[in-house]
Amino acid sequence: MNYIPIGRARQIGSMLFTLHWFDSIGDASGRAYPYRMETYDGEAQLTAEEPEESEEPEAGEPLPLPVAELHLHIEGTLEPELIFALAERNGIELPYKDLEELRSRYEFTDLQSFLDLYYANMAVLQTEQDFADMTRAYLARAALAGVRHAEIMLDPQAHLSRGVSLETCVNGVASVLAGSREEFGISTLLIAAFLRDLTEESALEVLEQLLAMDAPIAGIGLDSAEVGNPPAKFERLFARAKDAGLHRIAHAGEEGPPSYIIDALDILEVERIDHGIRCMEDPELVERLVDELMPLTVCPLSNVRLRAVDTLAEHPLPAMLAAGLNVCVNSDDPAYFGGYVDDNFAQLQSVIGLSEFDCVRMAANSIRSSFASEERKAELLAELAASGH
Ligand code: ES4
Ligand code: ZN
Repeated sequence: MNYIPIGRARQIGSMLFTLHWFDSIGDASGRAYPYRMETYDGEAQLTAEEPEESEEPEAGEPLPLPVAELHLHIEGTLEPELIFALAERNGIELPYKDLEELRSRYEFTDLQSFLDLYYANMAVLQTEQDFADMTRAYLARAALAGVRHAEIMLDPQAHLSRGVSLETCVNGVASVLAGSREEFGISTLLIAAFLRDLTEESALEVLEQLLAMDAPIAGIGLDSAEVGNPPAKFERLFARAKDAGLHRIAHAGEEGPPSYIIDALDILEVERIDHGIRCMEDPELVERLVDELMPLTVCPLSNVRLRAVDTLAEHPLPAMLAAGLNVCVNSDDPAYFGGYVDDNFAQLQSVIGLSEFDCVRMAANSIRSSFASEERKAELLAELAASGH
């Protein structure tokens, strides 16, 4: 089995998320960074303490499983420290006096209570550089989590409605994704996700603009408030995306009923279901999903934090695996839900005793269920086989 020093990994993580966010790139310690902040205006400084874990002696720890992350909202990777740093850089006054007060808001009762904070915090994203910095921070952390391929959702409408242009948000994210393989060893694809609580006309208009600007998107997704906004509302949007040769995914069966999963398959012709956990209420649907090898991008920590399940111990993932469903583990909005994909795996193992065998199986599922090229999938499956897990 391969090992990396635990102290080193933690040290890198802490550098990323605390003191050194906006350090200049010329100093000696800069060389140890997994990435560089390309443009630093020299003003924003963070006050967070370096976590105690970095003081730990270096001990061995297995390398994380190489996985594909297929369910990730880039705006959900905005860590509290970065929210404050970007607010300062952009002269935005936050409605929280400090990190502690912001963190105190991370107690959610349902999807909507999370979405309210998620959209509010996006106010700090103003420039292309902001979107680039957020994306680079995610990739740096994801690399430590074992992510080798990521399909990243962006919510363009959430930025357009704040007066931030499509070019600003798309180019900011895409500029970093373009070099992600070289910089972080992570191949990436961008997915434009549409907000289902807005109209289909709005979504169609934005999709046409994305196509007109030749935005580097691999597919479209459907997210935001699920209940009351069924898949049928977006039939024309998904038909247009199919016509344009784009991949299609949709959140379904997170809070919504199993019928939303069926409609996403039949009406939207999606290739993957995001979440899908409520399929377990409909045995006939489970049978269909198994037969079709339909990928379900499950997000265990998200489901607990948004109270879709009461506790991790009661999460349907083991039953989904036992049913033969094509499930994989994802982080959804890791800055909000208590962890990245490695944290999700770690808690599944420690809290519900998920076996190494099942973890490896889900890592393989994630790679096979991705929209990566067959060549890239083969490369990642070989890496998984050689990983010692
Ligand atoms: C989301 Cl967890 C979740 N569900 C639906 N829409 C979302 N957007 C960001 N995170
Ligand atoms: Zn999601």
